[in-house]
Amino acid sequence: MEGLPRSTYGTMAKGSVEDNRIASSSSLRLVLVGKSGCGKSATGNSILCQTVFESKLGAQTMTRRCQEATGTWNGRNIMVVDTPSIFEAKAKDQDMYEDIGDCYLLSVPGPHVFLLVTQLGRFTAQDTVAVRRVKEVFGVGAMRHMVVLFTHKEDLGDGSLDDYVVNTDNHSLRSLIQECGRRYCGFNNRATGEEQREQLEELMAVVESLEREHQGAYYTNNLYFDAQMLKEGMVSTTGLEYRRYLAKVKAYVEKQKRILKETQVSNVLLRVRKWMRSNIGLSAFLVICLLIFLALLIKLCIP
Ligand SMILES: Nc1nc2c(ncn2[C@@H]2O[C@H](COP(=O)(O)OP(=O)(O)O)[C@@H](O)[C@H]2O)c(=O)[nH]1
Ligand SMILES: [Mg+2]
Repeated sequence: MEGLPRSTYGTMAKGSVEDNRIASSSSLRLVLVGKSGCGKSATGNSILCQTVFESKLGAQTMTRRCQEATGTWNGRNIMVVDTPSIFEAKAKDQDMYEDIGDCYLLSVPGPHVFLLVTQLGRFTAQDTVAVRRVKEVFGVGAMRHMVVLFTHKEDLGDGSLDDYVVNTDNHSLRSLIQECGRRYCGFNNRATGEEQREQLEELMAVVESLEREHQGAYYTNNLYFDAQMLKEGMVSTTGLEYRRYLAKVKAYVEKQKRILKETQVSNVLLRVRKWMRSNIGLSAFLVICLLIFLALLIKLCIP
């Protein structure tokens, strides 16, 4: 957020790195993820019931760096980490790795929940890319801690979100909801007063049920361990340790990309095998055709 003091890692909208470390044992940590312009910052403000993150309509996102801010809900500390455009297909340069590094540093030892923010009725290919990027940045295990949050809930009018989710013909959205264990909720980020309180209560019910499912455990991975080590050393962003950390961030993301690709290939092979098993006759016929075709090809090529 412009005008706020920049911490060593991104921008802290409130508090300091040290405060955050002390609070981290008891506070609920949420990380906002999703494509630019879907309403991440506005959602962060709704959760904290105050305008801490800059949220505006524009060709480019207003959020330039990772930011964290804290609030309370029913006596419990909530820490929200807002993210810039690190979940887009074009996000590739060094700044992106710094942003990812910041996001880890601000959410150590790991978030309880990833809120995948998407605009109601506008789940596009960019959202699918964002989901893939989340897996690349945090690892595929992050999906077990994900809740889908639809913004622009007011567009439902008198309709219900459950009906919308059940009846959507958007295949990618359906499979995302399934992958997230049917955890979702809706926000009208323009809501105030009672309406704002009610929608927050609905989100917290989903979050608490997720926490029960994981027996209170938050999501973590090897990179969070490195982030915590760095944070405890309170190293500056220009130091050698920090550069080493950024190299680890890059290596982690590259590794997740490889794993995702390999999983994709093995999934395709599995599906082919399954299809062949259930269509043995047709598969045998296709294999014979392929062999005849290859034999003819070889005969034609060898004079
Ligand atoms: N009407 C409406 N507008 C919203 C809602 N959520 C976000 N917006 C608007 O969408 C625009 C982009 O939101 P922003 O939070 O900056 O998106 P970000 O780039 O994902 O952080 C802003 O103009 C917000 O006011 C919502 O629930 N209802
Ligand atoms: Mg934003």
